Amino acid sequence: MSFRFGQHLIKPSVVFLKTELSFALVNRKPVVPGHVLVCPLRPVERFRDLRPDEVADLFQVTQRVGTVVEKHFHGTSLTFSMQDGPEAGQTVKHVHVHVLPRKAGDFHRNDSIYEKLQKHDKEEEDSPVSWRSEEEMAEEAAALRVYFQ
Ligand code: AMW
Repeated sequence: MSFRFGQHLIKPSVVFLKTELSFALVNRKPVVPGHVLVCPLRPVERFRDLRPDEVADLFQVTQRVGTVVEKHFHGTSLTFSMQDGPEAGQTVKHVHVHVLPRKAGDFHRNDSIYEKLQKHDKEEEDSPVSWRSEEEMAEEAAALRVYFQ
């Protein structure tokens, strides 16, 4: 069985947590080490389209995932971000929360991470050669899965 993420079909090997209503996957083009995504299982485009139980599950999963990636990637803080609609920078038409472990000095200007998030998967910057291999992604997902067993 694969997972739907907007127009993408996601292999179970890159998914490291699944609940009744949500799933979490590793990123093919992380902006920082440990940059992962949390999505509702139902492929809706906008945050407003989610039911209350889906919002609750999405944020509970986001909280658990944040704790794990901060620890695993030796972060000391977290950035959570949601680009909700094309003008906000959303490229995949399926609600998702970006979870990014942060550490001192990771960006010269702290808020540059938002600019990077906006651009990293846009056409000019995004091409298959810049994506990680499926093997590397599966390896990371396997390491993260352990925390949820
Ligand atoms: W958005 O700009 O829609 O807020 O973010 C989409 C995110 O999904 C980006 O971080 C991008 O790298 C990631 N992404 C897109 N397609 C895939 C995929 N097939 N597997 C893993 N990550 C993906």
